[in-house]
Amino acid sequence: MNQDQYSKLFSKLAAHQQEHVLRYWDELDSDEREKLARQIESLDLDELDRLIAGQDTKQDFSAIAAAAESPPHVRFDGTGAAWTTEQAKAAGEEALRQGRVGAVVVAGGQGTRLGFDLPKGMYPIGPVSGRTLFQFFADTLIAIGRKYGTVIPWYVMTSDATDDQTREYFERQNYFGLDRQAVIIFKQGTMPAVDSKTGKLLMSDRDSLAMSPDGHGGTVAALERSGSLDDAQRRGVTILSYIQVDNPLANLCDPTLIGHHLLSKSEMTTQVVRKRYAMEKVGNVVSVGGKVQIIEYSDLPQQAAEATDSHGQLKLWAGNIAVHVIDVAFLRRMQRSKNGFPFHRAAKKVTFLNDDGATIEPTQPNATKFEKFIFDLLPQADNAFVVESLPETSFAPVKNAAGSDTDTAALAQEAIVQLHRGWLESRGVQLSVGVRVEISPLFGVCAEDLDGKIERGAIINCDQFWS
Ligand code: UD2
Repeated sequence: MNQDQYSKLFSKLAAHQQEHVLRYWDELDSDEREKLARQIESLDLDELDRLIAGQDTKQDFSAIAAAAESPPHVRFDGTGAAWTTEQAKAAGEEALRQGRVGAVVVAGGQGTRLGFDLPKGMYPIGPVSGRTLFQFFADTLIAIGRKYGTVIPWYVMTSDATDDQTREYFERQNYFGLDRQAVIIFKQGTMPAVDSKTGKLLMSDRDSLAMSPDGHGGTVAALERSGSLDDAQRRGVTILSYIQVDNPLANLCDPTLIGHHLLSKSEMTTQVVRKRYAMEKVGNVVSVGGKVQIIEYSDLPQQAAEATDSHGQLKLWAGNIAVHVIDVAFLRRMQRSKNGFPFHRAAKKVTFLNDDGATIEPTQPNATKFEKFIFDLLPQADNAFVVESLPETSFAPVKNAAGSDTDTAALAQEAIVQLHRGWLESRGVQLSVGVRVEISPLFGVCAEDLDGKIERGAIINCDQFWS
């Protein structure tokens, strides 16, 4: 790194009053200088200035909530659409057989709330098998691929915090038996954190800015940047089934959900569950001015959340479970359009280096982080469509540490056991009270798959795992 390159970095930063970032330059060795230079070169300081000044298009969530109506949707019992569940399933199965479906899992978030210091996909969630979340999803893709005679490409998004360990884990597991050529692990982008009072870029070390993942909205740019959209196109994949890594009940590559997406001629279809209570920590899927959009729980005024309709039901009833079906062509268009995504702000505690070079661990939020949310694509999607499902068949996220009231691993494991007990009982199997069962997707991804594999009238009186 010569003087000329230093001058370029300095002038880029000084034009935005951020030259303090180079304060320790003289103390850095060449590798450290290279690292800091790469971060500085990745910054869009014009965009950051607009964000700091609040000049970006901020959404008035009170006004949006006041105008919000229930979105166009098909109910969990299949009513509400111009087609039947059977027709949807058939359309989805045809797309799967034609190899038009790919899978995306976002796995960049740190498991901070869970108190698990490995990437969350490595969490052993199998109630009897102890299999990890990544294994759940890999088995599902193998099972569905076999069922429909296709290979489903899997695009796995990581972040700086989860990438190395995720790659090592996939290697160690020999990609769970998946075709390695059909798995692309790619990293999402980052955004710098700034001091919430001064707007100054925070340094996490002498050679590093305080950078954070750019939110799961970063998936779109990262899919393009990693060549995943090109890979999908080469494979003839036109639809992506998108899920979060933290939900073992996610309906990944589910033919019925894919079929609703196709028959509604939607560019982006999202699955919802009826909220359990007004302030539940899920996004609120609504329709405003004929456009489907999601008001995150953290942005929704309590009064709007608690509003009820003439039947006493929550007016904003549709909870976002972050399970989407998205057209590849739509993602490409959004990636190229400049008004793609609004940024969301979060006030966070960010460890930083102060002016004296001391590392400060703040006890109160001191910084603003900026991230994008994938669901902000919805208002720009043609014919965005909403499919209701029951939480017991689609939603049991692993978010909070043991002992929390909601979204713990134990609750998710119980949900898996209850779902699989229901499948077995529907096939005439008798289960003793309290017996924990688990069915690998490789054995079956729905109750119908058990036909002919487990005899009717069988009695199960001890924990069992079918793989
Ligand atoms: C998310 C949704 C919420 C609801 C809930 C259901 C948002 C903002 N909120 O709440 O509406 O659907 O999930 O469980 O989406 N992730 C990344 N990169 C990032 C950030 C997140 O990969 O930069 C992944 C992360 O690994 C996790 C998922 O996205 O699997 C959800 O992220 P979160 O924990 O920030 O969102 P949460 O649970 O507050």
